Amino acid sequence: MSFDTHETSAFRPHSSHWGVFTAAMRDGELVVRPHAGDSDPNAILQNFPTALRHRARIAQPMVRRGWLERGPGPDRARGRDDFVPMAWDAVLDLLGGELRRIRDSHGPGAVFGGSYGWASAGRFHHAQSQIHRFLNCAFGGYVASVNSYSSGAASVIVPHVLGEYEKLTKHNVTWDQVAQHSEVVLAFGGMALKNAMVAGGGISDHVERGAMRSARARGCEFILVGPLRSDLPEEAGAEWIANIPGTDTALMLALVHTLVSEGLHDRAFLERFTTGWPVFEHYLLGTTDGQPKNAAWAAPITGVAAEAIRALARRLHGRRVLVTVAHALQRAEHGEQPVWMGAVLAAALGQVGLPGGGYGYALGAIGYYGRRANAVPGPTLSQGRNRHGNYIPVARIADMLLNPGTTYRYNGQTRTYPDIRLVYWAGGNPFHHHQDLNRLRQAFAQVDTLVVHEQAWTATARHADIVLPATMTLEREDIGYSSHDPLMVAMHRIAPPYAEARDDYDIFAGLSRRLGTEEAFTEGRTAREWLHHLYARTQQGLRDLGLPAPAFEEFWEAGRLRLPQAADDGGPWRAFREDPDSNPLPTASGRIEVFCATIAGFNEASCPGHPAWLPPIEVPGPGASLHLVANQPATRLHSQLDFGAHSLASKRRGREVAAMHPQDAAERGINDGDIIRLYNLRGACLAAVRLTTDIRPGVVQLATGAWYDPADPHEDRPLCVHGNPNVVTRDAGTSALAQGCTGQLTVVEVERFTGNLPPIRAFDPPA
Ligand SMILES: Nc1nc2c(c(=O)[nH]1)N[C@H]1C(S)=C(S)[C@@H](COP(=O)(O)OP(=O)(O)OC[C@H]3O[C@@H](n4cnc5c(=O)[nH]c(N)nc54)[C@H](O)[C@@H]3O)O[C@H]1N2
Ligand SMILES: Nc1nc2c(c(=O)[nH]1)N[C@H]1C(S)=C(S)[C@@H](COP(=O)(O)OP(=O)(O)OC[C@H]3O[C@@H](n4cnc5c(=O)[nH]c(N)nc54)[C@H](O)[C@@H]3O)O[C@H]1N2
Ligand SMILES: [Mo]
Repeated sequence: MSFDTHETSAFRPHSSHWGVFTAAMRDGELVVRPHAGDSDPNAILQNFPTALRHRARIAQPMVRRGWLERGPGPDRARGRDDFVPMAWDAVLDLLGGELRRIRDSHGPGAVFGGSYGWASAGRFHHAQSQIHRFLNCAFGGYVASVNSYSSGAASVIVPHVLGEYEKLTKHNVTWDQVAQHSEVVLAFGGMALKNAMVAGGGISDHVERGAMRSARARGCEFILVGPLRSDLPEEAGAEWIANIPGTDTALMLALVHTLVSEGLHDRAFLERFTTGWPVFEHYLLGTTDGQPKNAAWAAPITGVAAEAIRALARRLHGRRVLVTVAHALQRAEHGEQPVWMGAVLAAALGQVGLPGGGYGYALGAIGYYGRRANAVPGPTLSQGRNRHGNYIPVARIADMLLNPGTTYRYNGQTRTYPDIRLVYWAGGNPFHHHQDLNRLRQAFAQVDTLVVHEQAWTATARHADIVLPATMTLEREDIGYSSHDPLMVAMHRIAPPYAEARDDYDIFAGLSRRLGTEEAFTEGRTAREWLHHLYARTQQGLRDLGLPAPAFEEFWEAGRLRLPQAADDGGPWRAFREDPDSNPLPTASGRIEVFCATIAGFNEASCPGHPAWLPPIEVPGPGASLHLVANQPATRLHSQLDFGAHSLASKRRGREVAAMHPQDAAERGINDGDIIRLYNLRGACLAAVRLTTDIRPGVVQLATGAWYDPADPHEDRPLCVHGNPNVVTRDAGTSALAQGCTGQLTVVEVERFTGNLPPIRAFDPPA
């Protein structure tokens, strides 16, 4: 690599999922400054400077030796083999030929292009949009994925019982309403500031801390239900109810039971705005199964005293209450239940649709929730139409690869897994996001060919057959836009591409040329011309509103454009409350479905017709006596730039840090700062340990995102020496309804690690 060590440039605007910023090169070093208007800037931005030219970046196209020598086909050597460098023209010829072979002999239904992941913030060089557009417009379709790892359960159940899922998080109760109106915020899973620091497309102001501070100053009470005290910030001054993980549905049932048995529920609201309450009430009161779901019943399940549950229910009565449920609660077995039951609790309190009241599902999980929407459309790259049409629920990837031709249930349907020969990934990291990584390795060993575009040597890249080096966002021009932030950003190029890295767009353009479909993919535009083209949509939106609509060049020169925003009107639930006949919810009944005939008709034991307490299969016991909470990391977005300085600074002895209660540690002879081994039947990983009383005893917490780093990649179940919790998580769907990801919660045993400490090699390029 030859970079000019004296390289110096002016500060230029750019944006990321971590916020808007400006950046410059100073004597060959990257300097990043958060947007001046951001009231609470995000320190994750500081992963950029050291990451830009880190050795973990991929320098040139690489092909796995075994694939080159033996040709495409199932191969256990993936992730264990070495790589052969190849020139761009040669590698694109090779891949173009392989894509043709697969399509000619198996059709587009043999290609999995679901390619889940967050990629980077710009709207043009958005890797998901690029790969889907390529596969649709230039290849002929692919097997897609639906839903997300974020909200797999919620996004399927909410349309049946509450209305449009996207509106629930993005057009509902806002932070302004919390600041002004809420009297009690009952937050299941909290609203950790670290999470709202992140927003797809980039935001210019992080408002959550300020909103919680204002609400509290006005007298609003915050109550945190969950295993970690840090899930609400100091500013909220929250009372902490540390329930056993995975038991929130039982707690909510007992709250509603107390309301009903003391006559404190809002009957008029339930009567007018919901359907199916009587069926649910039979279950709640125990007339169907002989077991009232009261506080005494819930106490041993939840680990919360019966009197505390009753007192909490009484405290909620007659106040402006906002119930929030973190995404995390539904990223677990039966994750549909707390989402549904949270809505029923808010309805029983009669609060749905009131300013600062009702149901703020996932408020605080991502920075663009709880905000006003922009009033003009943003730049969006068309992905074309997928003529193939088959899909899987996103988290069922390993099931699909391991069990082609077998059937599974999803949202009332019986579907069949396709036979996939080629997997193509750009902009995501399955070795970050998927569960039971040893099983995922087996699954990836089944395919003929695995192609990955990456900026760095993630474990996914290491398991690929063809690895194509992608530019990092700082190395290209783009437009930063988030649907709920008023600042559109002209993302200027800050640095030249690293080594031989190319934009995903250029890679796909080169491939489409080889497939004879270049025009369909590029429409004859350069990247800069695409930015003009995408900008025109927003420009037209401004004109339609009679507002000044600067020319592209003017926008680019200014570096940003402030967009108009829609009113904070409470969204569909406010409108529904004000006039349920004119503004019915888009559910089968037009109301909130406390009992849902559609779901009941699917006949799934794992998701009955009303919210219910369904005990989990895995509970702490001999051999795995602790709950593991594998939540989002504070110092990075998922696995992105784990090799950046800010992320590295949070590690101890190079390992990810797990949190444990001193009591649990003492029972196992573990001291603060020790290296521990977390294990269960699926696998094991090392982590450093931090002891704290801010975690519920019986729970160990290890954030996601440390790069998978097998001690000996040749083993089937190697020890991950770095602290990736997905080595031990369970790869099973939330239920037969949604088949969502269940990675948040699992059970493990923990012991002090006394062996020789293996080195961290995750950030060293493969030999
Ligand atoms: N156990 C457990 N597992 C979880 C979760 C959990 O709570 N517990 N959470 C889940 C959730 S909510 C999510 S959303 C997923 C996130 O999973 P992912 O979205 O897959 O994780 P990221 O690390 O953001 O992966 C993005 C990848 O894209 C690469 N990239 C960035 N920009 C570009 C680009 O321009 N081009 C290309 N080609 N590549 C680029 C990055 O280097 C990175 O490797 O993880 C899920 N996994
Ligand atoms: N810094 C940072 N921010 C992020 C991300 C990131 O990677 N880094 N990822 C973003 C993405 S893609 C998403 S989808 C969101 C995810 O948003 P969430 O899924 O809500 O975030 P998590 O941090 O995984 O979980 C929040 C908290 O829920 C608590 N919790 C876990 N299980 C239970 C339970 O059974 N009951 C209760 N009451 N509480 C429980 C845990 O203590 C955990 O800290 O975060 C986004 N924000
Ligand atoms: Mo997510």
